[in-house]
Amino acid sequence: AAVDARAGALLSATLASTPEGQPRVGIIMGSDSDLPTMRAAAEALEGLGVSAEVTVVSAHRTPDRMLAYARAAHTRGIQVIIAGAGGAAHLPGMVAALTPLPVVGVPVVPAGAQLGGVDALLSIVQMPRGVPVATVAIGNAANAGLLAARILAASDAALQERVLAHQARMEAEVLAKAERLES
Ligand code: RP5
Repeated sequence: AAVDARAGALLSATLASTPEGQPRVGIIMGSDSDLPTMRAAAEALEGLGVSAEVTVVSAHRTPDRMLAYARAAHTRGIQVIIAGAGGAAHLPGMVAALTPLPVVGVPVVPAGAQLGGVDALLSIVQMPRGVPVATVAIGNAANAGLLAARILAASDAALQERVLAHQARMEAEVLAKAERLES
């Protein structure tokens, strides 16, 4: 509970304008030290008006909590789980083994990491047939948020419109930069 409170406090500014109501996306991470990376997932979802919950669940340090979270998430109305971890990053794969929900994995580079996140990437991406995890690039939690939103948008026309608007904004930003460079 203390760690959840700390994660909650750190994210309170980010999530201040998150839509209220039942969270559709569960964002979990192996340690609160992953939060500086993982908050980008929450920010991406918030930008698209998708409600999310954020907490710490460790495959190694809190295995019972991981089991309980993963088994119950879909019964609580969560529709996609984003799981981030560094090092021997077993959290996304183990959660995917326990839930019927789509799981997006984020390889995190912990402070002082020796292997630059490649260890976490390989731990997350190399899943056995039958247990899928959609793995994003090392440290790219923003893409995890965007991917979760796109998954939800496949059956949510209003959200799909917001995803399209986001893509249009990105395009306009790049074109404006190109124009400035060329002038
Ligand atoms: C992993 O170990 C966590 O996901 C984190 O990336 C890493 C280091 O955790 P702390 O020692 O900082 O809690 O399980």
